[in-house]
Amino acid sequence: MRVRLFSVGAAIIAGLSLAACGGGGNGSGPPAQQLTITAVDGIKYDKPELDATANQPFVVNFVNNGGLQHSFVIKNAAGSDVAFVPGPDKTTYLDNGQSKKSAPITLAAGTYEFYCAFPGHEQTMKGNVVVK
Ligand SMILES: [Cu+2]
Repeated sequence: MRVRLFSVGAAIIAGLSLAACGGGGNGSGPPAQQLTITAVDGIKYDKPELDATANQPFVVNFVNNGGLQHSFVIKNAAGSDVAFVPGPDKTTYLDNGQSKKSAPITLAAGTYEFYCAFPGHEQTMKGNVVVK
C-alpha cells in the first residue's frame, strides 16, 4: 500500500515537471539564461560586458533608462548584426522608460560586440558579449 501511494505521488510530480517545461516556450532543455543591460544617462550602457554560456540560448532584457531612444544589437564574429532589441532589425529603438527582451540567442564560444544602433551612439554605447 505504501509503495502504491508513493508511485502515485511520483507520477503527479513527474506530470507537474513536464507541464513546467512545456510552459517554458519553444522546445526542450533548461530555460534560457536571462541577461540584463540598461541604457543610462550619458549615452552609455550600465556595463561593458555580458557573459553567456556557449551553445545555450540566452535572452537579453534591455532596459532603456537613458533619456533618449536606444537599442541593443549584437554582431557576430564576421561583423554582421545578428540580434536586435527591440527588433526586428536595427532601425527600431526603445523610448526612454521602456524595456524589452530579445528572442532567444544561441552563440558559439567567442567574444561578440554589442552596440546601440541609434545614429551616433555606437561610439559610446558598445561592449562585448563574452560567450564561453
Ligand atoms: Cu543609443
